[in-house]
Amino acid sequence: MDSKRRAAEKAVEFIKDGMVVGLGTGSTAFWAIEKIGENVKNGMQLKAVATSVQTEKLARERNIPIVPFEEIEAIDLTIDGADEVDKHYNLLKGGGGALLREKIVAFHTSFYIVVVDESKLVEKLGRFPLPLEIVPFGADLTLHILQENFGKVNLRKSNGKLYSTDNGNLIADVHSFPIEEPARLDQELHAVPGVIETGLFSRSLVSKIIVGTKGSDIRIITVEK
Ligand code: A5P
Repeated sequence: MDSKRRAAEKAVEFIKDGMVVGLGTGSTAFWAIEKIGENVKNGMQLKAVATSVQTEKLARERNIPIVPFEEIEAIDLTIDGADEVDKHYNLLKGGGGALLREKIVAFHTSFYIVVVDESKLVEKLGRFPLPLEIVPFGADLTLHILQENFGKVNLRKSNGKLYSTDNGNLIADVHSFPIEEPARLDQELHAVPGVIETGLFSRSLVSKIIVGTKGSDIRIITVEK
């Protein structure tokens, strides 16, 4: 079984009957959604919140009860992937463009599990370009400021057109390797008008990291607060 799948399925074991569960986005979270779907089919009761339109569709197809975010007060547990995890357990996310909803869901989650294969573990973040969600209004000027201060920036495209997020915004991918101080960079990026959210997720959001390794092993890391 593939290592992403093993990590994701291990994470699903933490879900208890009656929980409100946050569903991540991406190819690793996919396997968690598959397994949750199986559990629901076998009678598990839960409510779920999706971090993207794509995840919501997947979950509905598997009869996982999706509730609008406005209807719940808190999320018990979320399972999501990451593009990079550094040695302090900070994350870089947003390769799939869902970073804004992912961060909102992460922030309101009591127990946040990150599922990755070992290729995502890095010393320092930033080899993977850092995604930022930016508003279309004034985007050229926002990009200019980002480029001057933070490194080469690309506006993400998909099928030859500008990529549009589930929130109707754009994604700017910033090449800023190595990221020495993720928290400081996150703060500096938030200070640029037009930047709504960054793909930097602080370790303070994270409860566990489950790493699927090449053999049949799984590493479970508990992140101390
Ligand atoms: C989606 O926007 C991302 O944050 C994903 O969680 C991240 O890109 C990991 O995706 P994979 O599990 O597909 O590698």
